[in-house]
Amino acid sequence: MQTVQTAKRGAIAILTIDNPPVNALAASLRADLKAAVESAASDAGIDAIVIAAAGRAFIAGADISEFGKPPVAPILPDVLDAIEGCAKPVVAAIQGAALGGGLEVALACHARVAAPAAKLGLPEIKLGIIPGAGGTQRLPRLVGAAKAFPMMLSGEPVSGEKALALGLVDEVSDDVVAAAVALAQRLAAKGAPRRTGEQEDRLTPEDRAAFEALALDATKKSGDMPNAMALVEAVRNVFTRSFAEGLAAERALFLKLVADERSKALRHVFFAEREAAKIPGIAPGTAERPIASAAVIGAGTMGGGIAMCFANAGIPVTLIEQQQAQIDNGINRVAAIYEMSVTRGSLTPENRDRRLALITPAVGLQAAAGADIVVEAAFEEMGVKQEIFSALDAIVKPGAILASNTSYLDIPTIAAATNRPQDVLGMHFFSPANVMKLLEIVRPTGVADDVVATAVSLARKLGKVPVVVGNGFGFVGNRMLEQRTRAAERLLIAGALPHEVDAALTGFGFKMGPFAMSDLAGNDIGWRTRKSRGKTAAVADAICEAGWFGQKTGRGYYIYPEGARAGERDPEVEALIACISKEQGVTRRSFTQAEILARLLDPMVNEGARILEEGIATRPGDIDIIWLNGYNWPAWRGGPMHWADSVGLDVIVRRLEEQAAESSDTALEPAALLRRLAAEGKTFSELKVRAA
Ligand code: 3H9
Repeated sequence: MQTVQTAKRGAIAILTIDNPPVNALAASLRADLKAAVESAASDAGIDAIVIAAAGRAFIAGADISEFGKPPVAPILPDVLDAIEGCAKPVVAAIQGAALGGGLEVALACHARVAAPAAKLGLPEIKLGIIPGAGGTQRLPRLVGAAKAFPMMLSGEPVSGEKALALGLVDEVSDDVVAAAVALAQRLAAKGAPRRTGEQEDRLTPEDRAAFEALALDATKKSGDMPNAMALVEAVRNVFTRSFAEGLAAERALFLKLVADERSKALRHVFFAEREAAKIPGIAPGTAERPIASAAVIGAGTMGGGIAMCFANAGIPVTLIEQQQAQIDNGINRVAAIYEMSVTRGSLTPENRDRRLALITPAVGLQAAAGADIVVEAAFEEMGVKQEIFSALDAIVKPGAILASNTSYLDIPTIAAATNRPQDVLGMHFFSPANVMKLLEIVRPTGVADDVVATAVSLARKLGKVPVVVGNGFGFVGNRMLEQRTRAAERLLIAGALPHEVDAALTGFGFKMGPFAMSDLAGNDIGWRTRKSRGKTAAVADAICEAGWFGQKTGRGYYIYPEGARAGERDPEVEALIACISKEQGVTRRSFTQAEILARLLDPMVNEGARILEEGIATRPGDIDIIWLNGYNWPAWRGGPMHWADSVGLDVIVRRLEEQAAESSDTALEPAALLRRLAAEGKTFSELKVRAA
């Protein structure tokens, strides 16, 4: 099938790109576009060419799934040479997203018309690369390097209107094709087209100075990101090299970055995010229940944060507590958080007022009666939850969705307290709920499909990344986190120290290690949970027994001198750990950072494999998205399952076997799925499940 259709309007050829869903520049489209341009160029009856597109996107860029595979001719730069080198004017008619290679097509044209709301950008940086088809050379020539560089460094698109102001497009019109045809006619009447690559007038000494200042700042902030530095180098070439040399240098940098593990990981994330949006067994377009209002039960830190999510999305929400004093505290906490955003300049006072006005404080569950969805964020105890759900059952209207924000508890047991288990599911927010992107949507057997579909779509409206998971203790994220927490404790007893364990994770790219994190959150939280589950952890328990709850008490795994946020090594804690090792008859030994990392992450991967075996997560990519958005796993590491693939599953199995042999923890035995994949020489990524 042809991906480009040519129509003639007088002496103007209109080439319409049609390669659903988003007109990505796959090999067939590249070939068709080049052929169509060449054919129109050699047609004596044609004076000028318009490149337009069907569908919601103009062109979403290069076909990301082709990266890492052998290139198929014609490569994009060759297509763009044909466009830019065309003796007849070529005008781009941009009706939707022109991103990456899509914008590069438009930049190679001799003029551009965009719809006011079109999105124009070079988001390659987010994929660990830089533009590879002339973007770094042509965009600065059109708008100046000082404006082009930040656009490419952030990867954020601009609207058609903004593009006009920048000089990136020549006109804005609601009817881009008609406007592009008219512009093409005018340009044809003028004679030879003006090529972007030949324009130098924006590249002034002032522009260069402004660019260098931005480049210096970027080097300070992102010096460790190879693509940010490659971008600086590529853009600088517009001042120091010819256009042709600049293009060649950009291409070389692009190819090097595409082959980098970081870019592979970020591409995996791109596709995993989109896969996660597909829910097995639920057809896309399943009718959803309308959500015009919400109620949140419990105005603690979590409940308040959840209420803010609704208010931020413009959905009126009733925040409910048992007593006036509790609800007053809750509302005050919410108001204080909004106030902080106003002080920081990220929220206007008007928006603060609008959001606060959407949150109605109330005492008593009766206030949830009119809500379309109720999210319960009460005390983490089954009895409490059941009591609330049973009461809600008698209060809320038929068809309302009842969601629990529990982190661990069994959703069907909670649902059994109602006469409408088909309306009950889990919506597990992460703390702070108004900030963290992840939302685990827990789908127990028996819940209605439209309830799940509604929860997923609501999550998106709340600005969250929803991942549908099965019901099971700790669901996905916390269940894997528990393995890491246990591994960290084991490492301390075996000979490592808190700062060494933390350094292994920060060195890997996490913002914080497990002990610094625990000190921040409060060590007493885990202690209480362990006690309620009859579990112990020798070091963690001893730290709490000493009253060292973390930052809030000035001491935890580290000591926090007055006012300091970063902890310092605490000789008393280190002596305590050594003492526990001795008590347990362990001869302490030192660990390399690589050993520590493997011991922390391998058990998580193993648990991830079990989670997949049990069907609690649908795809390995879902687990990765959970860790990226809920636990600050560094995006350029692709998530735990992608990381395991990159290490090699046979290596992970061997390391786990070694650990299992020296420990009594049966959780360290490699999961059957992990063993099977390793034996077959396969990766998790080959396990893809197609959603219906
Ligand atoms: C580049 O251009 C490099 C060049 O400089 C150099 C070249 C030499 N490729 O997001 P959606 C699929 S790098 C392949 O849900 P929306 C996507 O997987 C590229 N596939 O839609 C999904 O598939 P499925 C720079 C792609 O309406 C379907 O399309 N460009 C691509 O919410 C729908 O996607 C970018 O980074 C692609 N480029 O959003 C832009 N794009 O249905 C990437 C999408 O099977 N794209 N798919 O799951 C986007 O930002 C959004 O897709 C867009 C539409 C805003 C366009």
